[in-house]
Amino acid sequence: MIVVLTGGTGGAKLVQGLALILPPAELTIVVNTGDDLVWWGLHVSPDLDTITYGLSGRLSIERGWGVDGDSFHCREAMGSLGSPVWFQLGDRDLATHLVRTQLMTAGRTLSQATEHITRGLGIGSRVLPMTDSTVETRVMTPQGELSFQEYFVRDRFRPEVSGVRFAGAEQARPAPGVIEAIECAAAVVLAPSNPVTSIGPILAVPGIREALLRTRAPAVAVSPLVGNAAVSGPTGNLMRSQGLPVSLEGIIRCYDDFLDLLLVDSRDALNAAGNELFNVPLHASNIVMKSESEKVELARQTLLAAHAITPRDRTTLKRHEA
Ligand code: FO1
Repeated sequence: MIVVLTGGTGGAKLVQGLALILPPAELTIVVNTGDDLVWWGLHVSPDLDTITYGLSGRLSIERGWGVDGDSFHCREAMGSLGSPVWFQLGDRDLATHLVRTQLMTAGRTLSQATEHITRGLGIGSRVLPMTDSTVETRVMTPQGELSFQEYFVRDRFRPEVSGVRFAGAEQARPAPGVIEAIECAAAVVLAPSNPVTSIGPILAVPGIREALLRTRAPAVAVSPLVGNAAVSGPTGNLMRSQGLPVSLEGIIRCYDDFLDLLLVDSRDALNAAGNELFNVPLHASNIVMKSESEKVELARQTLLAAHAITPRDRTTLKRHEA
């Protein structure tokens, strides 16, 4: 079983690549839910939906989120009724949020609603939310604290970020199956997602980081950065807000208590060669996925790299500062 931790549109591309080369039942995806929001009274889980649409061939390629070819008639009608429309929900996308909200209003958990939706779309891999509890990524800015979507979509990640917190994480518990999947995995892959707001919330759920420290599976990550810049989105600003250098060193500092290997862009591997700063080995690869064949090739490289390493004895690794 390959277990992937992911969030955001970049991570979803690697998941699609892995899904093209692995038998569906061999893939478990643990997904960030810190981006979730209630929109028009509906529970929207953007990262779960990006993975679900990606695995069922429905994802809009040009947007990287939502349903391919979707219409936005409901959004237009909502706007004419004075409802906010800055978060664009398409008409087919709405069905997912209606079904999820119906199930959760009837007492089902987010995990159960996700299983119902992924089954219904014919997905054979397991798609697990990181938790069934409410964990909200909150972004501190000079204008005050924003939800992730207010920061990322409404304000187009323009505001300066002074901090990020995951409201509710302390009380949250891993969703059913998450810990066992990590403990029994043949390999754990951290997708090329924002380490602060896509992977960070997952590691903030009590028990998940501990499982990564305990598992005998090799743990590899794909860098979301090429050079010292993010492939897309606000990763740089968010890393700086955590006092992290926007560089491979910054990525490694997020995961170096459990990580066995970091896949980096070939250009970065040359620059980093022999840099004793890195207590995690690097593996050079092409990590920018512009086509399906590049997604597959990176997925293949990731699995080869994972199976080629023997996991380090993590008990001797420097403990992650809390
Ligand atoms: N991202 C945007 O930049 N603009 C949007 O209007 C938008 C709507 C949206 C609707 C459903 C959904 O599943 C995702 C959506 N996203 C949108 C992406 C969303 O902001 C995700 O949180 C990001 O992909 C990062 O995780």
